[in-house]
Amino acid sequence: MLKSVLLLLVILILQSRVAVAAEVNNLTMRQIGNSAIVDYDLSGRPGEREADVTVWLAIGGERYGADKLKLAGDFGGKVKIGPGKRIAWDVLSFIPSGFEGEIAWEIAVSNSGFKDPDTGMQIVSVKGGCYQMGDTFGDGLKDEKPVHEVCIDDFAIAKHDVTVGIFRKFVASTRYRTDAENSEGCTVWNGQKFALDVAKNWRNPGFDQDDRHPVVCVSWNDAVAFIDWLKESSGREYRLPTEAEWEYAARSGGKKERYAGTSNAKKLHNFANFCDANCEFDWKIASQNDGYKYTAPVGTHKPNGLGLYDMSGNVWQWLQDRYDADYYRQSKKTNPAGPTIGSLRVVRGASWMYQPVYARAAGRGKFNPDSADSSVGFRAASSPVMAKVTGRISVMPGRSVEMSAD
Ligand SMILES: [Ca+2]
Repeated sequence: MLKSVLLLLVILILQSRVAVAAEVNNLTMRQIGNSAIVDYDLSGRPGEREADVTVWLAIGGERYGADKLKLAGDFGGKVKIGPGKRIAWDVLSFIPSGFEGEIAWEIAVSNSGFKDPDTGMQIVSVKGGCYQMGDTFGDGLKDEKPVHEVCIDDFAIAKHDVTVGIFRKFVASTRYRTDAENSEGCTVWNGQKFALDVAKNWRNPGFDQDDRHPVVCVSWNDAVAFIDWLKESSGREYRLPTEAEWEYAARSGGKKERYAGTSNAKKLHNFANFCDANCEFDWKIASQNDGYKYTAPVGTHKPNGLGLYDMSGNVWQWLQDRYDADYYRQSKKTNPAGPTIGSLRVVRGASWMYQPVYARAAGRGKFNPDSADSSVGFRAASSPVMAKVTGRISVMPGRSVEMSAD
């Protein structure tokens, strides 16, 4: 009976996602003596031999990594692809007598990912780490200084910006009206200057877009409303990326990389859509041709080292953080999430109408959260958790362990 319940649970968990690389299947938990055991199968793409598996255990609401618990078995770097993987946890080494509460095992696979079932968005898992954030090349602006070390946990981020087609699904399902449609429109170039145009919004940003293009003329509020819908419809933990996560991801995993995918400014047109020879503004870089005057369909240009597209160029991406030019002087080292006060929100990556200097991985931009601009879109971030099982555990006086799976 318990087995069939567990199997059903695992099926429910797994049918909601389709892995795009190594995948955790058939995750179950049980008790052997005083140990809590999880079993799973690790399947991979053709040719994939091993994967980097991260495991967390949430005990009574607190989440612990393998470094905090006495875990043994198949986790960490280089777990061989195949069935019959097992992780064991010596319960009494951590849990005091008298404890009774919920536990949840969560397993993630680095550099893997999943496809959101409702939108088809591909989400890439990113292995966290420490890196030098800010103006590492010494060619940046004042708000990118000082360079400082930042460490971030594993996370996941969308391979592409949210497209017009996906945003259309959200609007069709919720009848949502964007800030631009509810107020004075979207900021566009009117031939002489940048100005609000009441007739411009995500359906009509002032240039042709089809469903494959990144949505623009969406405010930070609109991006958050979209994310809320995505969370609701998928049951997954979606959110906007933090600024520290975004820069780490743009730098192909915290490397010293000037733009997302390359440090060579002369090759940037292969990786990014910026104000190139096709662009109508005086500041265009006439010596390069990226093929697009306005937005390009997402994924047109080359991806960076994590397989992420359009991190530099195409459209600015709204992030979770509030903007403060001096934030790097006081940023905390681990998982910084931006200042707690300030009305502006950070955007990153620059767009089709900006020069490459703004498209650098370290470059920072900012807008008011209710403003819509024909240069600004967003992408989603998520938790890297691929499979999860939950249950209850109690340690009776006399140190006897009792466990049950939900
Ligand atoms: Ca261009």
